[in-house]
Amino acid sequence: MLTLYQFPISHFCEKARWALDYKDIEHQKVTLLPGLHVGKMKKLAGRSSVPVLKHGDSIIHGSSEIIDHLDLKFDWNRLTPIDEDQKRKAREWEEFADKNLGPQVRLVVYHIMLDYPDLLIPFFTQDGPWYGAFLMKKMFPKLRDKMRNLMKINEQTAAKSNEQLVKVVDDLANHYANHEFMIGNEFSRADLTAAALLAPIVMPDKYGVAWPVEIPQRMQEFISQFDGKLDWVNRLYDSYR
Ligand SMILES: N[C@@H](CCC(=O)N[C@@H](CS)C(=O)NCC(=O)O)C(=O)O
Repeated sequence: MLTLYQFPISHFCEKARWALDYKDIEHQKVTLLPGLHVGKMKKLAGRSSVPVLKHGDSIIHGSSEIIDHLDLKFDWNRLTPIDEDQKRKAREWEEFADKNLGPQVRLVVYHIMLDYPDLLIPFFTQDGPWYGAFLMKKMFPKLRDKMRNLMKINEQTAAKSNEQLVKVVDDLANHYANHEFMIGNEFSRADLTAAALLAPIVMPDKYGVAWPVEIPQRMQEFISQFDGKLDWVNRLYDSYR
């Protein structure tokens, strides 16, 4: 049996969830409570971050490594191109996006949403332990300060991340306006990564969290910068998720 350790809201975890579902691999999920996950993950994987996949005795840490592992062990619905040149390009893009897209989306979204605990706490506690909501309400102020500290979330870093995002999203919009896929003629981990890491801005249903019905004004303003530039994310979710 495979077990995915995860946070529902995490877009890096969404990469792993999507890969498991796309390859139709039977698995179970262990949903952790942010903050309380640290001890458990360090004991299991030696580091605190998720996603982590346990497959038999193997512990696979990180979304890209999980996709590598799944393609190696389950040779169907491949996400890694077979052609060497395309494989290299897909991996290069994924590495770029994991560094220059995922953290930036997370930083700006948290910069805004940490000011709205009533909206954020349900994301943190969904599918987790029964006592999660109660505990999270109590520990939220400390967790918020810790998150701002650890991820260096502030007005300046949010402005810088936003600037970087606008540029990457423009490049992606131009690319997908003329191409069905990021690389070659097939859906690959490159498309999955691009769409999953931008999904918190697009909020597709298949991401698996209950998106808020009313979105704060600041969040709406952030999202509206990308109007008409992320339709391809919905297309990829509709066709491949
Ligand atoms: N590059 C890693 C990034 C993973 C990551 O940043 N995970 C975040 C959630 S989005 C996390 O677990 N943060 C809490 C921690 O590091 O303890 C991957 O692709 O898996």
